[in-house]
Amino acid sequence: MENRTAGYFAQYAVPQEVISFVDRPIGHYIGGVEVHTTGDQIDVIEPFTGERLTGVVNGTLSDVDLAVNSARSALAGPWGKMAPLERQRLILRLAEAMSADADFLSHLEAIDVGKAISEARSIDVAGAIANLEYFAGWTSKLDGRTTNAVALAGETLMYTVKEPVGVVAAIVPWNFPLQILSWKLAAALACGCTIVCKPSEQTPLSAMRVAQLASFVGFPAGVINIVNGFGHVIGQALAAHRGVDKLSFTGSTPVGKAVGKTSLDTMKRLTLELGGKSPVIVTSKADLDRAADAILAGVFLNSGQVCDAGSRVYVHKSVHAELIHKLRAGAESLPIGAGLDPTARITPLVSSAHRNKVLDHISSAQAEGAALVTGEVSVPSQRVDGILRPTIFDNCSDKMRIFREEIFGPVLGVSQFDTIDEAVERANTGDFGLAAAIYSQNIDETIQLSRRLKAGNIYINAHGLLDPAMPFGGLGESGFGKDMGPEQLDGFLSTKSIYVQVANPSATE
Ligand code: TXE
Repeated sequence: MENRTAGYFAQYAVPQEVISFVDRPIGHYIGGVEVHTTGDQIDVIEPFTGERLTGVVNGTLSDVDLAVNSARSALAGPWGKMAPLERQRLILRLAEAMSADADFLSHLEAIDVGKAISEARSIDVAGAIANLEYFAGWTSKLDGRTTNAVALAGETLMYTVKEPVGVVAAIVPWNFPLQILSWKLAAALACGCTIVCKPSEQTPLSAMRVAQLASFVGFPAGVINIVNGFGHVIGQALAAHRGVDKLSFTGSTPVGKAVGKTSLDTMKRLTLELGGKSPVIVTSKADLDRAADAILAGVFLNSGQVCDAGSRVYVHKSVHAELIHKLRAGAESLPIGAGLDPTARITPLVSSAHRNKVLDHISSAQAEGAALVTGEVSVPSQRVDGILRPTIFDNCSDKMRIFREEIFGPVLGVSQFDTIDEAVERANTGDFGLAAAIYSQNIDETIQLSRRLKAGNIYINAHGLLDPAMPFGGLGESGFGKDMGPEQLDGFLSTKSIYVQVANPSATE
């Protein structure tokens, strides 16, 4: 471990067991053990110090074969034969182990992603545990149905059974490595599938820890496998692999389209949770204090690296000035610091390359004539390592890049509207459809707006709420299929229809 990183960890008393877990070459997790198939490593960078944190194995196609074969064997082994209630208990044991390990997991997310450790604890780790607990319950409730024939003559018994689709490949991004892994893992396990996960090469740590905990609590070897390496190698190989039955991908729209096309060659089941450019409508009837707080939480969570971030605000002209005032005050009061700083809310972005991409969006907003309210460019002297200050632009137009493209950083754009119809039309422009938020104290107005907006997730007087019981997923360029909620289960199950022709009793007498 390099000097600044060691000093940074000492300053925040990172537990020695976390340092020991990280400060070594990270391998794959296949067949219930960590394996190192090659000494070739990809550098993993600590976002606050910008130094090399560790190295993760640069996996190859034969590693993918190994992991998929391991997952296939596990399907045919004790896991495939396990009674649902036993499976349910095992998933709950993993959730309990993660609860006991919450401090460890929170530290991993804070140093791998650079995110605020308080958010890692209360959102990433707590959310992942809740997903496992929720889906554990479904394990014992995956019933088929019986039905009566409506066209067939004679007597026919007709029923369906639900079976696991088989081996699930999960491709996971770097912004919420643990939580998004849990979205795929919990449903896959509940449905009796086995899983091969490819974490982002930038953030492999928490997935490796979860796989290790699963072995500790008694998951049979091969049920949970992690293959590390680059997306275009490992992710692509999983999408193409004949031994994978379902692909669940979260990441950018272009990569999602590419893996989707590849998956179809082998007729995989497919879920794509992609990017967004979520609109926010603030009407003249909004509670502006409440709206400002929720808008800031919705766009600056995880320093803006959130797929459903509400990054373009349409505010009624009568309340525009007051909202801008509140947004500015709120943004400027957000505590800035390192990921391990327990008081920080705005922390370093995941990498310098990503930070430069976000800075490019900020420059383009200025060049296109947006008015800077507060943020990075106005107070450069206050800049801390790797961190971009919460940035707000006013007077944005729908043609500007800041209003069209996913920025994935702490940048908010604001524009005024005259009529609700105009707000709806402008909010519905663009090809994404992940989320939208509405702020109004008038219940009729909120319900009407919720039906008119083109998005898979609608938040009213809030932003970014997530609950395992609710499906999450988008429309259009934001992808298809759902993570979480009972709706997710169908993506991991095959329905088999069984017909039993009942002979006429007189014919058998
Ligand atoms: O995503 P990628 P990145 C958006 C966000 C961000 C941009 C790029 O705008 O700035 O995407 O982020 C794997 N075949 N979101 O580069 O590349 C990769 O290794 C198969 C939105 O991280 O899509 C990682 O595990 N897999 C998003 C995963 O795909 C490939 C969250 C996502 O990487 C691959 C993250 C390939 N050819 C970024 N190339 C959200 N909706 O939450 C890469 N991967």
